[in-house]
This record gives sequence, structure tokens and C-alpha cells, in this order.
Amino acid sequence: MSKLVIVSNRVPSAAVGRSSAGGLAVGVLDALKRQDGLWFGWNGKIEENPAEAGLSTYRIGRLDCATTSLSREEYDAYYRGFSNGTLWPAFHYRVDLARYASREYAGYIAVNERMASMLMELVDEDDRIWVHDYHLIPFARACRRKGLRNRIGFFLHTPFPSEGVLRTIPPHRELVEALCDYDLVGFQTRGDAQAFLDYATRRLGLPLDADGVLRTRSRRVRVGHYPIGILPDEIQNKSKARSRSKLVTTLKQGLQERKLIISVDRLDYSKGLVERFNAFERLLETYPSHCGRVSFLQIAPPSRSDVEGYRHIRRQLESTAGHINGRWTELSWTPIRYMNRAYDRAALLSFFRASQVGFVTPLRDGMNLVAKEYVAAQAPEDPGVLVLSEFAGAADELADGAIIVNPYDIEAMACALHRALNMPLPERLERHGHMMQLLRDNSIRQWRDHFLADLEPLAVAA
Ligand code: ADQ
Repeated sequence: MSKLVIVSNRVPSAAVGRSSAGGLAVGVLDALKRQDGLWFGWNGKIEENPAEAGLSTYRIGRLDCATTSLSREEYDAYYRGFSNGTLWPAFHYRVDLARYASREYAGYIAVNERMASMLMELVDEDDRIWVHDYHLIPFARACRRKGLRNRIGFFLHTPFPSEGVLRTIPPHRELVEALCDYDLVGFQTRGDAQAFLDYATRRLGLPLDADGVLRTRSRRVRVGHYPIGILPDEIQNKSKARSRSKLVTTLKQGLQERKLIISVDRLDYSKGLVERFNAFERLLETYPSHCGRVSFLQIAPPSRSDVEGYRHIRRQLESTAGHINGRWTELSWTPIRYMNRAYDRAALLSFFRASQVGFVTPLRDGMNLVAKEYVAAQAPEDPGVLVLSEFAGAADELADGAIIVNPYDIEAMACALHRALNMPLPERLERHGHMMQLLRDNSIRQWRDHFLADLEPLAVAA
């Protein structure tokens, strides 16, 4: 029987399972853990001669996992270098933070080649292959060179930049050509898909059919947008079940009836954390009635701390939080609580439910699952308000329910916080009901089913 093969840079360990802080792992697990299949990728370990060490295998739910390690050189060039030093910043429009080294790009290609060779041993003729994210753009190309003819789909979890920004990555043309070796290329939003199509049609001169299918010399490449979702009802039940836990009781005791604004992110410069801290301070300056009556909790565990740019954002944030707290703290009130640690997801959901405002303001984000989780975790009879950046993919769906802000506009964000903190119950109920319905209609199951249906062979054109 044919199986579904998932390929991603990182495969969570069996023990870590659901508590991993990362959108891809959370999304893929929610979508696929109850179906048979194979998940192939890096196990997070660095060792000498990983190619000779072979694969480690284990199971998560019904998924078989097969993983490989990386050598130090591979890690430096492929992961730390081209993936996270070049592609991640450029795809998030931070060309000021992106650097390029041809040696790292060569390492990126080489790891894709090696991983493709390992996968060849695990794949049967009629298996479907679903490749995830920017680390693996040339994966299908490597597989095709080795003779693999299976259907291969690619989903990009990050934004796809417009041509002007994409061209700051020197091998931009090769990257887009490599994407054209997939049968299906999926993006989070219509805008991302359009940016890719613009490049492919204008720069590569590829013809585009009316139904969004690109024609190359060797294949027809379907291109679409598949906004990743969550399991809203499961999240609602979990947040309710944990709403009287010891952690939440402690949180509420510390708040002493104050309102709570919450933000939860991986510590990443794309998430707009410094601007957010400044907006909270502007709220206190502009609307002093909130002083002593509102606290802001930011949970942001460090990620990729060995990549340049991440150490800097951490220092910057610590100094901003220190400065604001130094200025505003009173004996019985600390305005910003900034925590550098991860919590398990159930705990986070219960914190969301205990907060009156979810403050989600990335400068750029493919989707941002935290925004959706915040909405789903609310008590339906007394929901909090989502303040959301217009540059998160989630804003495409949640624009009518959330208060949408421009994260570069500190004053407007302060106004939005004020409005959210004062929003009357009927308006909160209406906005929340509307967003919950959208989340149910576009859940992670629809994401999976829609993508996999489109990965099926295209009908032969007349
Ligand atoms: P991320 O950049 O990791 O994901 P996001 O979509 O917000 O961002 O997903 C984070 C996931 O990890 C959420 O489920 C969240 O609950 C969890 N998480 C975040 N911070 C955490 C913390 N401090 N402790 C524990 N868990 C935490 C990438 C893209 C996004 C895209 C997702 C999915 O960058 O744009 O939405 O993939 O496609």
C-alpha cells in the first residue's frame, strides 16, 4: 500500500513529541499523527560521519520516524549558514541581517543531496512525498536527479518574498527553478503564492495555465495557498481543563485582579518583540490609567542562539525590558514579565485563557499559530481580544475578528491595546464567535486534506 512520506529539516524526538516550541513540528504532528506514514529528517544531533552512521528509527503515534545526524561542517553550512543566516532573514524581509557565502550554499545543496540519497532507500514507487520548509527547497531536484519519479509536494511555512527582496539572495534563480521540480508548491497565503508565480512567469518565462499550473519542460507544477490551521475545539477543551491548575492559580495570585496582556513566541527578530515592548510602554505613557492595573507577560524561549542576529535580539530585549521596568515598576507592580523559558503547550493554552489580550505582532510571519491558538483557548462566554500584526499570514483570515495593527507603528499599537483592554463584552463575543467559526472551517485537517488532494496527479489537459 502506498504511504505518505513527510520530509522536514527537523524531526522531533519521541520523548519531546508535542512540547516542542516550533510551528512546523506542532502543525505536522497535529495533522498527521493519526495516520500511517514515515517522517524523515534530521534528529538534531551533530556527529562525525553521519552518512556512515545510518538511520535511527522510532515511532511517534502511528508515524514511523527515520532520522540522520549532521556533521559539524554540514550543520555550519546548511543549517546555521544558508538556511538560517541567508534564507530565513531574507524570507522575512530582513535583508540587513542576511549574509551570503557560496561555501554555505554548496553545503546546503550537499545536505539536500545526501538526505535525498538516504530517502531513496525508504521510498516505494507509489508513495507520496511531502517536503516541508526552506531548508529543503532543492530536495526534489536532488531526488529527481537520482531517478525518483514519485509525486513530491513542497510546503513553505515562512513567507515567500517579493522579487526585489528575493533577488538579494544570489542563487535566487536556482532556488525558484528547484521549486519547479516539485509537483505541487504550497504557500501560507495568496500573496506568497503570487510572489512565487510572479517570479516564475516574469523571470523564468514559464507559462501559467488558467488554473494556476506552471508548465516547465518536464512537468506541470501546481501552485496554491494552504493556510495552516489548528484544532480549535481540542485547544478549547485543553485550555478549559487546565484553567484551574496550580500554574494558573499562581499566575492569577501574582496578578491580584490586574488585567493581563500575553505574548508567546520563539525568541526571533522576525517576531517584533522590541517594538511590542515599546508599544506597551507607550500605552502606559498615553493612558496612565492602566498603570498598576495591567501587566504584560512575554514568554520567549531562545531559539537558534548560535546564529548571529539571535544573540543580538536577546540582548536588545533584555535591555528594553529592564529599561521599561526600571522606569515604571512600583512596590506592588512589575509592568513587564519577560520569561526566557518554554512551557508545555497545555500550560500555554491555560495562560492564554487567563489573559484579556493576546498581543501577536510579528514584523513578518508565514502564518503565526500562536494567534490562532490564543483565540481558540478563550472562554467562549468571556473571551479576550486578539491584537494582530497585518504582516502575519493569520491576518488574512482573522482581519474581521482581531484588531489589526502595523507593528512599525508604536502609537497605533498602544491605541489598539487600550481599545482591546476596554472592549465591551458584546463586541468581544461577536469577534470571538466569528474567528472561532473561521478556525473551525480552516482547521489543520483541512490544510492537510486540501494539500494532499492537490498533490494527486493532475487530469491530463485537453
Ligand atoms: P514558528 O515561527 O515557530 O513557526 P508559530 O506559528 O507561532 O511560529 O508556531 C509556534 C508554535 O510553537 C505554536 O504552536 C506555539 O504554541 C509553540 N510555541 C511558541 N512559543 C512557545 C513557547 N515559548 N513555549 C512553548 N511553545 C511555544 C513557523 C513559521 C510560522 C508558521 C508555522 C507553522 O515561522 O509563520 O505559522 O511555522 O506553519
